Amino acid sequence: MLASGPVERIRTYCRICEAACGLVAEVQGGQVHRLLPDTEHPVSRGFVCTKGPAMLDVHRDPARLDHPEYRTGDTWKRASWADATGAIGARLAAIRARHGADAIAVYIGNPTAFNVGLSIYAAGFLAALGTRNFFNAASLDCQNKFAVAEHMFGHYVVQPIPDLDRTDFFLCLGSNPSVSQMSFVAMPRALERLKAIEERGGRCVFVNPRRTETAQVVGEQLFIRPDSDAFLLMAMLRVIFDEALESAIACRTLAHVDELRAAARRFVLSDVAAATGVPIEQIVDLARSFARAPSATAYCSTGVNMGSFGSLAFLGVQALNAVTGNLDRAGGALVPSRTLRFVTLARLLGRLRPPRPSRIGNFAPVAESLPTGILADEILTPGEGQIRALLCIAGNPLLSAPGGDRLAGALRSLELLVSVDLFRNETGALAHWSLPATDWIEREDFPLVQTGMQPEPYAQLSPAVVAPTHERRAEADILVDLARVAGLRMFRAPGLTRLLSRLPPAKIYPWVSRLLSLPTSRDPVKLPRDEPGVFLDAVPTRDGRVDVGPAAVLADVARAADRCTRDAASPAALRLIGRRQRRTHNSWMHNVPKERPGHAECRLAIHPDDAARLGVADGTRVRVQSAVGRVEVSAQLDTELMPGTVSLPHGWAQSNVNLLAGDGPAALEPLSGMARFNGIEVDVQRLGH
Ligand SMILES: Nc1nc2c(c(=O)[nH]1)N[C@H]1C(S)=C(S)[C@@H](COP(=O)(O)OP(=O)(O)OC[C@H]3O[C@@H](n4cnc5c(=O)[nH]c(N)nc54)[C@H](O)[C@@H]3O)O[C@H]1N2
Ligand SMILES: Nc1nc2c(c(=O)[nH]1)N[C@H]1C(S)=C(S)[C@@H](COP(=O)(O)OP(=O)(O)OC[C@H]3O[C@@H](n4cnc5c(=O)[nH]c(N)nc54)[C@H](O)[C@@H]3O)O[C@H]1N2
Ligand code: SF4
Ligand SMILES: [Mo]
Repeated sequence: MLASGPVERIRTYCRICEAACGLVAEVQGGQVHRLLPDTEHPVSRGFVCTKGPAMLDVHRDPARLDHPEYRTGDTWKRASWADATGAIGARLAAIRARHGADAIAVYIGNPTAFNVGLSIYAAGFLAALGTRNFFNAASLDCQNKFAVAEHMFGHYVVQPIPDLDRTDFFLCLGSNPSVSQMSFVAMPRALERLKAIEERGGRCVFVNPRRTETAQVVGEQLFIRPDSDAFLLMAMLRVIFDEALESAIACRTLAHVDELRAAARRFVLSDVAAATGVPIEQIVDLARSFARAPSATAYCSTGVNMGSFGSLAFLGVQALNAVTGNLDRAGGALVPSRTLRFVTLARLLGRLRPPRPSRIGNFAPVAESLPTGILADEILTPGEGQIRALLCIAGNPLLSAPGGDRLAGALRSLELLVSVDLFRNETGALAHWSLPATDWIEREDFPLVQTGMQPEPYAQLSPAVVAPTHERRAEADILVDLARVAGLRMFRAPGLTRLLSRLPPAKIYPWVSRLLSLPTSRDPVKLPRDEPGVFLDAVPTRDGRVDVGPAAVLADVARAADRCTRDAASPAALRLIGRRQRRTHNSWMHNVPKERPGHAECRLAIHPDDAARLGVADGTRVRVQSAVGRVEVSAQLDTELMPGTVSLPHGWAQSNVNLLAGDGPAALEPLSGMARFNGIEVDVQRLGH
């Protein structure tokens, strides 16, 4: 049926990634017709990637969940919301009464970060449950950053951002900004900003085992062997200290500089060169250039986070910024002043649940959550505190977490698995209940998480563009109902209950915005840029100083130095890394029809030299085998890869790369519990003839 009536243009913004690009929705007769870039947006100025406007396809996708459904065998049956919440709530109450609070676990996925209602109400629901078993995508993405920031800067939310619009030297490890728009820095038009650095005479250096789509058009490429960034960063620090290139003034304000110097000196340059594949002269030159640049900023992203030494590497990145005087300096690494107010909010929500270590592996929670890499063990290991029910919201751990097959078995053994999602994803297919969530076109919101990450900050309160389709519901409402039926008190703390219970995000907004001093405007408003000189006087550590040598992080130096020496001596095995694809988002946008330009495929990228050695051509089916699993996939020759490296994107059901990644406590990064997806040693063999 054709909609009629006037076309209304509603300003909104994209909630798929940090960039929060402005969009305009054209609405007629209660239906969205078009989703267009907002050319008048003060920050994105008409920029969007392909995924933003493609959200309209997700909004209208016939495969969307529109009603609550439950599974009997392989068949799904429709239920009313009252029956669904009634049955699930009663089951949760029974499991909790019989087995205790820890028997119920919650996993929330990446889209939560861009969904204020879900973020805040998930915290309230977890407090009500009283479970320690809270897992999320951070331990598959960036938990090393949170763990280090806790020790180095006093709180996990303190994440310095590269001041790209003013810097003279951008050192970028393990990111592909032109495809991903980066992470932990919320800004559209990443590529344009990088090009501008060069245009004003500065340098961009990309440290990566692959010359990415970004490095193909801007900056300098520095090839590094996968999973060796921590060694390079420590070696750079060593050169800086040995040649007295550090800023004496900056170092006087920092804690534990001597400990950092001693740690760096455990890395022998010739070993680092052999282990990383970066020649000594280049390591020395990079360290000198970074330290001597008028301003410089080091940054790392998932390529580094997902290695064996993510925490040490991130400490290396931020220590480089700090000891060269680039922390809290224009063109360096900035901590937006709003971040400090964000610490207050996070501490408030953090008080809702006392931190308790995991039953398996004794991991301390980082940023409130436990490592998803132990989820299968927590479900499969009998004893007190064993997980028997899992609520999975906006996530797909079956494809995003390590050890896919074990996790599948574990999920199947649960007494209750509930998935709240836009689609029945691979995890949801194993659930007892599928609950349909609203998408962000149907939901009001504001970019909260981005508040402390925007180099060019702006505020915008987006209304729901249209009412929810069919019976889709916002997660906050679902959680409030489930808690009520299960006899649980949302937010537990009475003061917070009064403040928060049943407030839709629009009503939370004035409260949160007062705390963060943000305006409440439906049109995007640009806020003043953050200036340096605030953070170093207000570091939320106990002694008010940035700690560049925290004992908890440096505890991993011996293991790293050993590995560096061993790698330097051993012949290189093939190492597997990941990569993101322009059109898809993790596991949830693979539905783009094949005939569309840029339709993505999951193929194993391999350098022609390695391919020739293995008798593999473009399109050859190969088996990729790691110590823990195998996948079969077609090969794709890629001259941009460093020889000795193969690359497979994640999030694909047919060839789930995470079958190759190990789970369980021993497979995870010790401090943060981060999963290890990069630098996995693999064997590649052609299949058939
Ligand atoms: N090997 C390897 N593994 C990786 C990575 C890698 O690079 N390599 N990357 C890791 C990273 S960085 C991340 S963030 C994780 C992601 O891990 P997850 O968050 O577990 O997985 P996603 O694939 O992002 O799944 C998100 C799900 O949320 C649904 N969804 C989208 N919007 C909404 C919403 O508004 N509400 C609800 N209820 N559901 C919604 C989507 O349909 C999708 O099913 O994967 C990690 N896994
Ligand atoms: N189009 C698109 N955009 C996305 C996403 C998506 O799925 N698709 N996902 C979003 C999410 S959840 C996140 S967290 C961000 C992540 O944003 P990024 O961190 O920029 O993610 P990638 O584009 O995967 O880039 C990681 C890079 O690390 C490199 N790499 C792999 N191993 C190593 C290593 O050992 N050392 C070094 N130095 N480099 C290594 C890879 O070659 C790759 O170029 O992107 C977000 N944006
Ligand atoms: S860059 Fe991120 S926020 Fe911008 S349109 Fe793409 S997915 Fe959306
Ligand atoms: Mo992520």
